[in-house]
Amino acid sequence: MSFSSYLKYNILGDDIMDKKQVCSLNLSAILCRRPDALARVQGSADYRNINGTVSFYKTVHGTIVYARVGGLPTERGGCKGRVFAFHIHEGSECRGNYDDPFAAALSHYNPKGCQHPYHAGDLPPFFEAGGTAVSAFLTDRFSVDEIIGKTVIIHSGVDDFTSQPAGNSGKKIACGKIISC
Ligand SMILES: [Cu+2]
Ligand SMILES: [Zn+2]
Repeated sequence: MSFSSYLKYNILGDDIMDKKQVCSLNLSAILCRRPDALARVQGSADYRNINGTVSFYKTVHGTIVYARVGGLPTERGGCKGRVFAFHIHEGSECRGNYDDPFAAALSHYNPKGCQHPYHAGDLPPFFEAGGTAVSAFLTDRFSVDEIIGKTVIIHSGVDDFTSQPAGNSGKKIACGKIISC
């Protein structure tokens, strides 16, 4: 990557960006705005403590996604911090059945017929810290308007970014419907 493209895409390094880029991708300024869309995430019956918000912001470079989720299962000690797959699913309801509490969320949002992990709905996983995960990233795989009415899903397992069709991510443990703000 060239130094100029590093400057362009380093959304956190405000002080090394030129003035124009600071205006378009200053993360703290973006997060002070009202989001353009929002999902309130709630855990399934077996994961009632999971609760959080995923916010979506339109920028000239793509969509900034900012997620804060608490009440995640946590493990303490040496090599045990948990990782949870995180996706946008194409379904519009957080309903399901005993075996799959959010079955109505359906599969990964994939309007272009790509393979996992190149689905438009494939996102960086959550790394929990004491049961809380905070994540902010830029993506140009979808616009905010495209994903309104779809769902965000957190899974019990790690996304391996290889297995088809969904990265062997485990059960759906939390869900939220994306609504426009
Ligand atoms: Cu998923
Ligand atoms: Zn996928």
